Amino acid sequence: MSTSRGPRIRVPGDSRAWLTVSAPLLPDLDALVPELRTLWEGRWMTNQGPRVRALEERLAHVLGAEGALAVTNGTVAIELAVRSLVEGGEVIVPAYSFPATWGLIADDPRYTPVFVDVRPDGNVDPEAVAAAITRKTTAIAGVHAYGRPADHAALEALARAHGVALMYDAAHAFGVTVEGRGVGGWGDLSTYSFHATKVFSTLEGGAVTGARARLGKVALRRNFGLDGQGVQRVVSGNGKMDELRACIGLATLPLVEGAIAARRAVAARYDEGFAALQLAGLHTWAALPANVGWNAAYYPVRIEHGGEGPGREAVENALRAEGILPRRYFTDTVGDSPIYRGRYRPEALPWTQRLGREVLCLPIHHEMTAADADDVLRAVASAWGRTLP
Ligand code: T4K
Repeated sequence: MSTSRGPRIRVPGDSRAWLTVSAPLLPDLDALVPELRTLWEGRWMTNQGPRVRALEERLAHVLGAEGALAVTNGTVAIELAVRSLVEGGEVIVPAYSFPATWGLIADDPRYTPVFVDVRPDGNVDPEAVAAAITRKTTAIAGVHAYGRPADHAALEALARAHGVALMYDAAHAFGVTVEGRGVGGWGDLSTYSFHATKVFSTLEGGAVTGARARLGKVALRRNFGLDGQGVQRVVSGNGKMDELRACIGLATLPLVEGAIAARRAVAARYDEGFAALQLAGLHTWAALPANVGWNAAYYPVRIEHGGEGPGREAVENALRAEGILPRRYFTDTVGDSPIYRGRYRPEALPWTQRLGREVLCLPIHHEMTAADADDVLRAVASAWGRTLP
């Protein structure tokens, strides 16, 4: 890792440049321009063009699935997956996630979201899932929170035993492997986000992955329900990715491995720093088992509320004072949102409530240097009145 500092980013509407929670992984512009020129000359811009097809083939390989369908964004990916797997009923979903995870099932009256709690690491608790299963359950939705794989063995056993669908919101899990293989083949379907803040990006974009047999309906729903013979097979809309973004994706894919290595170096620096500092009331996430290849998508820390330390807000203020912009992923959980009152029992979701109040995600991205990571550690430590050893 370099001793110089990486670039700071100007956030729209803010005159200051910040060390941000993430930064987009972009291909070299000069290398991209000839590809764009060929695209312009060819005039074929969308509707399953050659670049989208090539990207899908590469994605299936990288994500460890039989097939992949590129779509507009990660939220549309979830909507397509849910609608393709089950037509309604109770869907069990962790209450601690980004609103996109449960948006459709909370909004469409054919579905009933059954919010369950997570483990202290933010991943869905299979015991809570087991307790929530009823005769009306049609699906279980897991999330690989912060790129840490959900407990697939336990969730799959439950889904099989009860004959319900299993899907994963893998928005955080691009490049994550278990035993050397991507997790995109887990469950019936998995969904990815290629947003600019993600480990792999097409600026906006996403994918649905899984077995080819499962992807047929998704492909129909992505394309107005049309089957290619001019017959509409399902009622639906449009989730297609275009050639421009596929072009960016194809040029970005070769960079992902290096970007993950750079992210992991930042995570290792934080781990070391926090282990040395031992800040009272600050908790980091435990190391993952050796068979997991983590993508270091996020670096969450938990700062106890009403505990020994200064609390989350004081840490945020200390970071901001140094030009560092962390994020509260996830505060917009069902626990905090008035629109979900009455749709869950807060006392049944203790870790959702707690993590929502206490988690802060620190900057972690491929352009960060050791000096950047130390700036973050120094700013966090200052909230405890401490300096870096
Ligand atoms: N499921 C899960 C579990 C998710 O976390 C998400 C999205 C989804 C599903 C849905 O996937 P998509 O439909 O989005 O594909 C961000 C993202 O907008 C969102 O994609 C993401 N999760 C969520 C966790 O975070 P914000 O509002 O925090 O992003 P924003 O605009 O504040 O960006 C954070 C930082 O990233 C900025 O301070 C600077 C940097 N940045 C951001 C953008 C947009 C850049 O450097 N360049 C950029 O263009 O929501």
